[in-house]
Amino acid sequence: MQKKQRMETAVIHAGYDSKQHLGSLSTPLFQTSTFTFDSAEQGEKRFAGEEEGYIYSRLGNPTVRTLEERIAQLEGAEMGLAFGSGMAAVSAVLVALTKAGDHVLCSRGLYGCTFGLLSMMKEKYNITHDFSYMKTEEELRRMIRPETACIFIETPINPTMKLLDLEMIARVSNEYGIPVVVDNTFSTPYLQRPLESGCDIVIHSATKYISGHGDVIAGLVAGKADFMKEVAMTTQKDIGGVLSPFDAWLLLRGLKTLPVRMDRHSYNAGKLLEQLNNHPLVKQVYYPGDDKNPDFAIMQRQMKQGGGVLAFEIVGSKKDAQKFLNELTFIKIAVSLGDAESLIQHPATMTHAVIPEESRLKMGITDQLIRISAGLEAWEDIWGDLEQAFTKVRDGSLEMKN
Ligand code: LCS
Repeated sequence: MQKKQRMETAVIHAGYDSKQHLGSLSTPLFQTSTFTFDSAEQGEKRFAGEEEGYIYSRLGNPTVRTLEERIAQLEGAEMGLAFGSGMAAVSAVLVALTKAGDHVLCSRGLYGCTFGLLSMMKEKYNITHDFSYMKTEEELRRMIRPETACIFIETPINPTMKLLDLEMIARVSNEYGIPVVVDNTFSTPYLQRPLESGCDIVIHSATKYISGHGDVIAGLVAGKADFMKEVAMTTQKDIGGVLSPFDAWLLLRGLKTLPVRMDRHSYNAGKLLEQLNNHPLVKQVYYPGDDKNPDFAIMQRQMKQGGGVLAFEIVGSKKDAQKFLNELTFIKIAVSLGDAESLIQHPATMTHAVIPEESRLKMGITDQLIRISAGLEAWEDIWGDLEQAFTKVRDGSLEMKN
C-alpha cells in the first residue's frame, strides 16, 4: 500500500490510473455520452451491478471519476462526487438529507442561491431553517430541534468572512446524530479539511479556487461512502446535475496548482489587509487572517492561512460603494472568486441580493460592504488600483460637499 501523499503531491497524482491512461501524462478526456457493451448480456450485468464498467456518462465517466477520486483524497473522504455546479452539489446534498417537515440549522450567512434554495424548500416542502453563528455549545444545543436533519454551514461565510468552530460543532452534533455539512468553497482542502474536524460532508463550488481560472462552473461533494453512494444513486443520478467530462478535465488541470495559487492568494490578501486597515475611507475590514479579527483563534485552529477573499466596509453610502467599483481600472467588477484575476463585487446588490434586507443586515451584509477576491497579480498593482479608486471617491464626495 502506498503511503498517504501530502497535499502538494495529491493534487497532482491522486486518482491517476495508469492502466486507463495508456501512458498519457495528462488525464485522457473521455468526451462521450455513452459506453458500448460487447454483448446484450454484458449490458444486463452492468445494469445489475454484477460487472464493473461504465454504462452512460450521467452514471459515471472515467475523466470525471478521476476528479472524484482526487477530491476524496484531498478532503480525506471515502468517496467524492462531481456536479455541474456548486448549486447542483448543494441541492443534491440537501435534498438527500431532508424530507418534508424537517429542519436545517445553518450558519448566519450563506451564499445567496443556497439561501434561495432553502426558502424554496420551506415553501414547497415545509422544510424549515434557522440561522446561528453557533458561537457556543449552549447556543448550538438551543438551536437543535428534534426535527433537525442536518447542520449546513459555510466557514468562512460568504461574504462576511466570519468563521464557525468546526470541531465544536461536529462534536455536539455527533452527540445528536445530526450530520454536519460544510461548504468549503472559500478555503479549499489546502487551507481547511472539515472532515478531519469531525464533520460529515464537504461541498465545493469548484467554480472558484479548485478551477482557479474562471472558465468552469462545477461542484464537488466528499464524504462517507454510504451517504455518497446514496447521493450517487438518487439525487445525482435522478435529478441529473452531473459534470461534463471536459469540465472535469479542466478542473484536474486547475487542481495541480491549487497549493501554489492558494499561498499567493493568501499572501496578496494579507498585503491588502495591511493597506485597507490604514485607509481613512475604510470603516472595517473582515479577513480571517487578521490577528485583530475576533475569529482569529478559530482560524489558527482550523485553517492553514486566511485565504484570498476580504470584505470591507467603505465610508459613505451605497452610491459611494458603487462609485468605488466603477473607478477601478483592471480589477474586474464580477461575482465569483478564486480566479487569477482580482474580482470585486457588491454583495447587497449582487451575490446576496435575493436575501430580504432584514435578514441580509442581520448577516452583516450592509450597503457599504464590498467583497474582493485577491487575484494572483502583483499585490502592489492591486492595491494601486484600489487606492486610486478610493481617491476618486473621496474627491467626488468633496466636490459634492463644495
Ligand atoms: N457555495 C458558495 C459558498 C458559493 O460562494 C457559491 C457561488 C456556491 C456555493 C454555488 O456555486 P456555483 O453553482 O456558482 O458553482 N458563489 C458565488 C459568488 O460568491 N459569486 O458568484 C458565485
